[in-house]
Amino acid sequence: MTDQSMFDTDVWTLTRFVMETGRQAKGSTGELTQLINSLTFAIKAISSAVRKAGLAHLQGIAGQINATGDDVKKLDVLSNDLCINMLKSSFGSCCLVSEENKEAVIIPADKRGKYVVCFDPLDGSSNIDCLASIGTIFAIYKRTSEGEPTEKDALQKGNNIVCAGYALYGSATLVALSTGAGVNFFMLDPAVGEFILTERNVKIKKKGKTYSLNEGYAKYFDAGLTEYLHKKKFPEDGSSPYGARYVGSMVSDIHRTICYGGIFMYPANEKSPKGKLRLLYECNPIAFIIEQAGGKATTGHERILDVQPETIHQRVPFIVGSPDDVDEFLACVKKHQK
Ligand code: AMP
Ligand code: P6P
Repeated sequence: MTDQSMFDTDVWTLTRFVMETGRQAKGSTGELTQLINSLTFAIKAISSAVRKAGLAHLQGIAGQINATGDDVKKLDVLSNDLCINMLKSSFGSCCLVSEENKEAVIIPADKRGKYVVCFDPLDGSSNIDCLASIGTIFAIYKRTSEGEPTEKDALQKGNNIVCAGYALYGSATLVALSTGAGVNFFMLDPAVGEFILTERNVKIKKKGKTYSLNEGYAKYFDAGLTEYLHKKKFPEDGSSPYGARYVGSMVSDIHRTICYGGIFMYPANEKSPKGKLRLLYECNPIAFIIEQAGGKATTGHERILDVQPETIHQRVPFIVGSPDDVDEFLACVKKHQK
């Protein structure tokens, strides 16, 4: 046991925390609690595999291509299978949308529950071989239709999210989770194999000092974004220029933005008019967490959680972070609006 949990004989584990909040939810049957705890196991197993990847030769291209044309790495395949199997066996889900599956996974009738889960089992997988941090992202919705579930059950606005979160496989493994009453951080204690509550009701700074995006695409940025970035680098109000930080693994960039403040952007550009990040299992869950932490999340033209999804792998421009930083960006967009 690590120092902290060795002396705490009344440890708040993620499992206990979710059981507690489940009890407090009037009339709840425990189905959501069971679903979250099943997903938590998948995350623990992914964390173990990520940490062993180099030794177990799980790295390297698996020779497959995923739904969106990316090279699939073995860890991607393993992570996806873990999430699907744990969600399927939780008896809490009816329809799963994964970045790794072209079609939605419809749960067999005898194992079906009332929740739809959209997830990216291993985001940032292009960073696996260089050991940069990667993550798992998920959003859970209540099914709204009757009868046989279809992928249409996943086409819900982010406003309908019941629970969302991310796992970060970094220098430690962390889960950030919200069920709509704020964001809590849990750190994996490998000595006991449990996520331990480390920070309650996390809030993002009103304004930060860093901006985060891939400036390699600057040639394709529109006038509003170009002006915003210029203001960050050459401030005219006597303030210091912003720092630039970009890991290229969204969960890492988002977690730093929540911890230190600032703005993360994967905007639309001439080459990718809808940006790169997917609405259902990257942008919506992160937007939910960011707003629960007091931040903002926009496409540049509308709130991310207000976007009505049309297809399960659709992309949207994604600008999130400290509210004052996002507002400053939106002011530059507005100024150049035709
Ligand atoms: P259930 O009957 O377990 O599917 O829960 C019904 C509703 O109660 C869920 O859709 C949530 O809105 C709420 N709820 C259930 N369990 C939890 C939990 N562990 N934490 C927060 N809210 C919960
Ligand atoms: P680019 C990783 O592949 C990912 O999906 C996100 O985690 C990350 O923010 C983005 O793509 C990086 O994309 O175009 O900057 O390499």
